[in-house]
Amino acid sequence: MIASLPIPPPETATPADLVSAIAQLKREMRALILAHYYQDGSVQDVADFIGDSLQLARQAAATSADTIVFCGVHFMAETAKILNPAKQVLLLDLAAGCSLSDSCPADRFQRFIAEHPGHVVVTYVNSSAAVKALSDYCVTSSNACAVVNAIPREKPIIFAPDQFLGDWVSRETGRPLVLWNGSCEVHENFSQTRLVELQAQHPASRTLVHPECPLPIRALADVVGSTSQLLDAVRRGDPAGTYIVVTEPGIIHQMEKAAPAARFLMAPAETGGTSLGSCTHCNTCPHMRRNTLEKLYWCMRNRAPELSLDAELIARARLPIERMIAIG
Ligand code: CIZ
Repeated sequence: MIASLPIPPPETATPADLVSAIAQLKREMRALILAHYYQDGSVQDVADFIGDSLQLARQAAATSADTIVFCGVHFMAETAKILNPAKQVLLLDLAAGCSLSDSCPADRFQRFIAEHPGHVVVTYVNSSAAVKALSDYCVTSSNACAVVNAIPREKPIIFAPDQFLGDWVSRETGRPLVLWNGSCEVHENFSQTRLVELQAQHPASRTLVHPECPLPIRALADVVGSTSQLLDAVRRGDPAGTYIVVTEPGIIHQMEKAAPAARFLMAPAETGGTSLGSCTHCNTCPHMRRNTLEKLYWCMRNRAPELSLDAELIARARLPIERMIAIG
């Protein structure tokens, strides 16, 4: 039973009111709040755990909480639900989707697999539960190379849905991969020309690039890696250095905490702005940014929206996710 909450009417609630109300709800609900690195900093700051998809999936698999509140996008909450069918999984906004996941509809992917008999199917975690259910292994950008390396060399492999991540994994592992041609609207939108200009203005900077970016952008990188790997590069790097960040800018919140004296420059986008913001030099994910502190409060207060999945789909999608959690 939820006790009365110390929150004033929403129109007069301050961020501090929301933070304390969320903390109270969390205790009463015995909830675990998980937030992805691409969330707004205010949301990251109230989470029990902040991480990339692999780290969050591992937390979801290990929790004894009654309820998981996911501050991320739909496929991430689906993963938490698949790992915890008996627990309540809340997602702040069910419309928080993913362009990459949308680029790979399950029916078309099933036909693609049928056209490539004998292939091992490796799917990036940024995909729907229905696509995961068609897969042998799920991967994240943190462990994609390790998973591909764990597959016997003579086995041909399909990699979906991100063609750029797949191209990077193929080059890193030396394995030919049959690629699905999906992409992420954030990572394919960085401008090579403007990045070169920014690097010229900051010649001592280090450029940190996510592998979902196309090859011409990756070719300009000092470090290519998942969000957690890019964050580690900052932790290990010059604490007062300048870093050009070529992924969703939410990660900069943790980078600034890791290296408060460092300077972080967001790489410029080819085209500016999103439906939810008007920035002209950054690549914010319109889906991740649907989530706010206010929505987190109301989601917990109302115990809704709740993510539900068909039991049979959960059973089919679980093994590739368990393999992902076990490797890397
Ligand atoms: O795997 C994830 O969490 C995503 C979407 C990016 C990353 O590299 O962490």
